[in-house]
Amino acid sequence: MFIDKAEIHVKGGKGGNGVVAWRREKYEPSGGPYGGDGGNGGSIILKVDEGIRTLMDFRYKRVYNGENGEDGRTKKQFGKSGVDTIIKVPVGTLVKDKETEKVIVDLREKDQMYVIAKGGKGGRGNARFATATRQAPGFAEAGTKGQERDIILELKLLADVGLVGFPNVGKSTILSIFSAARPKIANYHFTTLKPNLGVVRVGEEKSFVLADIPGLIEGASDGIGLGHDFLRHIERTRVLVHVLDVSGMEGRDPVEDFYTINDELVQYNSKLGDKPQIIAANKIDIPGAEEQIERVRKEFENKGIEVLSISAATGAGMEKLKFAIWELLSNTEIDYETFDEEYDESDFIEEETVIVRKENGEYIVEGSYIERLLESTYFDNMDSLRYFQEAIRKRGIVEELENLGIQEGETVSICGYEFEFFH
Ligand SMILES: Nc1nc2c(ncn2[C@@H]2O[C@H](COP(=O)(O)OP(=O)(O)OP(=O)(O)O)[C@@H](O)[C@H]2O)c(=O)[nH]1
Ligand SMILES: [Mg+2]
Repeated sequence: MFIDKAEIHVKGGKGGNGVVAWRREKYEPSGGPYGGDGGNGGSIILKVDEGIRTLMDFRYKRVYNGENGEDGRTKKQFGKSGVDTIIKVPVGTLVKDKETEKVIVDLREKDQMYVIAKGGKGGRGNARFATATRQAPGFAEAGTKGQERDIILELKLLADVGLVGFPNVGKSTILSIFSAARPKIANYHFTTLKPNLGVVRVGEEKSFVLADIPGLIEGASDGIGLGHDFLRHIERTRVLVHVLDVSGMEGRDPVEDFYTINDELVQYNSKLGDKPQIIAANKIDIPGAEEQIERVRKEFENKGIEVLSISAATGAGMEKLKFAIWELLSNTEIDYETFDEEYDESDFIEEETVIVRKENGEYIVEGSYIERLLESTYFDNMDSLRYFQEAIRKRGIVEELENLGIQEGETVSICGYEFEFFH
């Protein structure tokens, strides 16, 4: 079965807690803060692995929990960080946020990695909070929770060339001749039920990937037939080979066929209609095909679309077609993009907040900006501390506190930690 969509739940490991501990040594009876930091939680990382072809594995395993960080220990020892969890996905996996359905990342390169759920941060032990004026901090930081989200994985096959056309025109036969792929071939409609890929060798270090998708019919872009589900697999091709049956055996007109299919492509996504095409007029071994070919040529050649007559059955014209495809590919810029998708930019626009207020005579500063600032400050380091003070001043927090009437030496609570106010 060809699984090309999966939903999974990912959660980064929790950061270990920082601890409160005191030094107890013979010659230092008073002790000092000695609690170590907790380890960071392990992240969940998606990684492209070329050995994986489908999203099949995700039918059985849907929940991924990262490894937690260990709590800190005494003697300022760090807790161990959780090991990252790597989830392997096939090339061409589009990752979306389940709630918004927006694209988080498009994993399309070999070995590409993406941190999909960050592990929590380990909390700082009390040893970190000692300062000249606070020699015995009786507090430590708790580890933060790991990021948690539901995501959708969608596999969009990556191929250079897509074969499109009505059912039974010979698409799978062409793939089987050009490559080692062995798709099912039979004389009825919708023989092909899932996309097939094959590598076509043109010469030394010259090859391309050819995709054969199920036959398209009128209404495919609205979900009629099988084409709809698979149209997205040709979104990522660079050029299309439009296969027409010129034998007239099915009682259709090949010229009309071309326009019908192209309309479906455009309706599905206008950019599909912009892809360069070659027409492969197939089944010329059948008597009567000659006249049809002439009509097809007349119709399309002055529109700049190359028409090649072939017989996938006898092999006539096939080499020429292969080189024509290569030629077209070589002249087509790689225009790889996941169009038709909305990207999730929330990571970049997340607003940082600061709230300064006075409650029951207490001065309070909180908000995501200040939390982050606090998390990255090491209070046992003068430079770090100075940076912290400077940042607070620049952000106008000192001024706001003064407006609220704060006096030298009074206490400010910053995200739960107590500080003395000095200007
Ligand atoms: N006479 C003749 N028959 C051909 C030629 N190419 C393909 N066929 C036959 O046409 C029938 C359909 O071929 P397929 O390759 O399965 O066609 P398809 O386009 O993949 O069909 P779907 O998967 O149903 O969309 C098979 O019986 C093939 O043997 C050709 O050049 N000449
Ligand atoms: Mg087929």
